[in-house]
Amino acid sequence: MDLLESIKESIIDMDREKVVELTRKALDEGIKPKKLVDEGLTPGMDVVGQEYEKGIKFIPEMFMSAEALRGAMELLRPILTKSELSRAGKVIMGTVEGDIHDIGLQIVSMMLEGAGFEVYDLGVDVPAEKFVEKAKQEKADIVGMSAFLTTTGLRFSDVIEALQEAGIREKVKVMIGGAAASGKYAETIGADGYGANASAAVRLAKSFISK
Ligand code: B12
Repeated sequence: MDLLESIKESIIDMDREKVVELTRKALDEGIKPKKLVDEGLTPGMDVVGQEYEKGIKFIPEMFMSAEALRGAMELLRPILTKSELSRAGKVIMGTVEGDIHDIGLQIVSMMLEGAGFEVYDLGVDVPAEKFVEKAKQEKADIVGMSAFLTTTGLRFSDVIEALQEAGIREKVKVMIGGAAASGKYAETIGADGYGANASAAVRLAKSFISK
């Protein structure tokens, strides 16, 4: 099996140590970081995402694969040039104010990163102003928000309003996800899209950029 294929398989096998070891080896052999992301890491995580969608894999497995991908990204991030990283687009991610769930958020952020997006993960309990401030500062293409509680789902609208007030709503696409979100809800509040899982989030983000 070639090195990139082995990296893909090790992501699927949730083997962080092996992913990191093979990534280091690939870099030593002169394989370009972008190629590693596009032809090893992302295809591996794509398979995991598809298996999760089909009910073959479950959350803990998906998290461990994402952790393995994170291990490789830690090695790659410093050497991926800005242009390589930002080619796909810039995304601001965060869980809305009052909500501390972040497992899904982290998986989505990592998957977007693996797909070549430059991701600014603001973490949890993020107030609307912070989303706006970062989106302005980075001239972001996409703002992605997670919410998991019925109560905090209401905060999506606060962020959209704040983007409007700051005059940048037309400049960014807004996507939402998490247990408090749905496609119908996205429509109701005027978000541009909803993703049920990390693979869907990546597809959505890519569709925004290609428009
Ligand atoms: C783990 C968990 C916790 C952990 C969180 C740990 C952490 N670091 O995240 C802890 C124990 C801390 C916790 C706390 C609480 N929780 Co909780 N929690 C969960 C649980 C079981 C799983 C969530 C999770 O991580 N899933 C795994 C990830 C991989 O899946 P995911 O989150 O759905 O993310 C995927 C997609 O949604 C999507 N996605 C996510 N974000 C985004 C963003 C974008 C832009 C896109 C496109 C896609 C996308 O992609 C992700 C990857 O595939 C859910 C149940 C559930 N079914 O969601 C309850 C749940 C969300 N929690 C719930 C509750 C009530 C609470 C508490 C209030 C409990 C309490 N009484 O203290 C507190 C809230 C604290 C707070 N202020 O936020 C309720 C919410 C009910 C409601 N309708 O409001 C739920 C639904 C459980 C239930 N059925 O009652 N919780």
